[in-house]
Amino acid sequence: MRNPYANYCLIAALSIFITAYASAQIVITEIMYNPASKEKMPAQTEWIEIYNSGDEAVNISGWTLSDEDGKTNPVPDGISLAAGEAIVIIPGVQDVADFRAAWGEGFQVISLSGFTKGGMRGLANSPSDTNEILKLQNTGGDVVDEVNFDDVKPWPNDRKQGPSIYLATDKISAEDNDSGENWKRSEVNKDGAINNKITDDYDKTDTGSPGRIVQQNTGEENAKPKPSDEKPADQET
Ligand SMILES: [Ca+2]
Ligand SMILES: [Ca+2]
Ligand SMILES: [Ca+2]
Ligand SMILES: [Ca+2]
Repeated sequence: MRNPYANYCLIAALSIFITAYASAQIVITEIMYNPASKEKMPAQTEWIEIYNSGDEAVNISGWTLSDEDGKTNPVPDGISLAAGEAIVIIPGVQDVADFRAAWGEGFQVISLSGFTKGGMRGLANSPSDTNEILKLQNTGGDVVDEVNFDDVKPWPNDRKQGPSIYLATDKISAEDNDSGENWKRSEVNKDGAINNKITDDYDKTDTGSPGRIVQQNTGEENAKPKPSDEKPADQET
């Protein structure tokens, strides 16, 4: 007779595999680390966009963002990314409503405490090889995606603060976003980027495409169909 414990182990291993596989589809796609708007506490107008490049919804409740300084509090319960959905994470010191007043509607925004002192402290305006090593970790502590971004070649520079950096939409994967040459600086009216509306905290002109991934070859917004259907013809063979 088959050992029931073996069945349990098999199911457990399979569910870990499925979770890991699903998690691998979540990719950091845009980073606003050097906004022109207020950055002195208590205001911190930075944000990060993450994107589900897979076919299935992924529940990210309990996940954390961290860097070499520390970790945010976990993503609250009930937060899930549909296939092709991009969502924005902002520091706990910022209100979701304030963010929306500046950047608009139509996508999920999560405000995470610990995205400032006491946790990962925020995103330095002078990233380097040894700082700003962003990690997205799942509930098991596995690193789903890591980006050690920088502001020198091959990464886009950040002279003139305000524009975010974003991952080219034909390079959306947890591997491709490790390379600076796959990132671009946001320019208004290009690849879905807009300028924010001026508000109390978002008080200068910043440029980005929060919650939007625009397919470069079709111009289609928010990544439906998913990028794997959108590969240029020369990659299909
Ligand atoms: Ca900053
Ligand atoms: Ca770095
Ligand atoms: Ca990565
Ligand atoms: Ca975007």
